[in-house]
Amino acid sequence: MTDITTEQATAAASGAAATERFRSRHQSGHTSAGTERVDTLATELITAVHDIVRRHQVTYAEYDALKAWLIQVGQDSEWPLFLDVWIEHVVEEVANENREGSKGTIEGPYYVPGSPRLPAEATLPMRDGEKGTPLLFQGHVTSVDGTPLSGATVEIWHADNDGYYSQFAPGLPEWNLRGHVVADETGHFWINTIEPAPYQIPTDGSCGRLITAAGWHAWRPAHLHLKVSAPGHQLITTQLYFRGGNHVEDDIAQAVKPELILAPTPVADGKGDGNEVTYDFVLDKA
Ligand code: MBD
Ligand code: FE
Repeated sequence: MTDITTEQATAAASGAAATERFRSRHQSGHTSAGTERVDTLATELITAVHDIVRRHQVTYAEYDALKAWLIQVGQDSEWPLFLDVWIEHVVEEVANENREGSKGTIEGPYYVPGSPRLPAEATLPMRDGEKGTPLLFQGHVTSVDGTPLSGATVEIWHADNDGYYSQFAPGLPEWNLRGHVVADETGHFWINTIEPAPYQIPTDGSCGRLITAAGWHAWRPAHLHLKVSAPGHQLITTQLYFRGGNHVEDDIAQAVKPELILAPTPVADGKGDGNEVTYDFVLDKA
């Protein structure tokens, strides 16, 4: 546990923050699909459930348990968590299947727009003595044709060494381990941060109850979240993982891809402690 956090992180509190964040970015009542599309998708979803009920002879007791659980997911404000952990990876796969540049992966529930803008050589906002192995994450951003993208933006957010995200757990400074870094004229960036810890999704809410009831585990491997963009190019939302880390092979959110695994090495003597790693981003044209 952290020494700074006095209040306990709870599923309901992080769920409420994630739900509020989502609502503030996506107007409710806005329809993005026509009647025909909704008819198709809703009918197929409902029919898929009917098939499961028949195939597995689902009982009234099981039906009632499902109903109670669905009600509770809403009461815990855990729909963003549920959807991003178990569904989003396939939406991302479909959305980005034709990209030629860097691989993307899911955004997850803990992105917050408007993080501090930082220069190309940056240190993320962090507490004095922030725990964790220092990490220099550097690279450059190019277009698919190899052109360096001057002034590209690398937005980064990640959990701390206890697996907590600022604005979703109590006691953390508002923008801790969040920032958007503006690359230099040659598209290069150098970001000083710390290596995040693996992330355990809250076990005290409805998603946690499902995980326990099904005998699954609640872990995501340690990861950096990123959104990389440049004028005239498609923004990519991605994550980067750490080779050999726990749960790289069995991410509960199924969001790891081989291209997204970093292998940091100790920084060269004289440059300080910690690890460094280079990762270059290639953006598709808009
Ligand atoms: C996370 O940190 C995350 O990235 C996802 C996808 C789901 C839950 C927590
Ligand atoms: Fe995450």
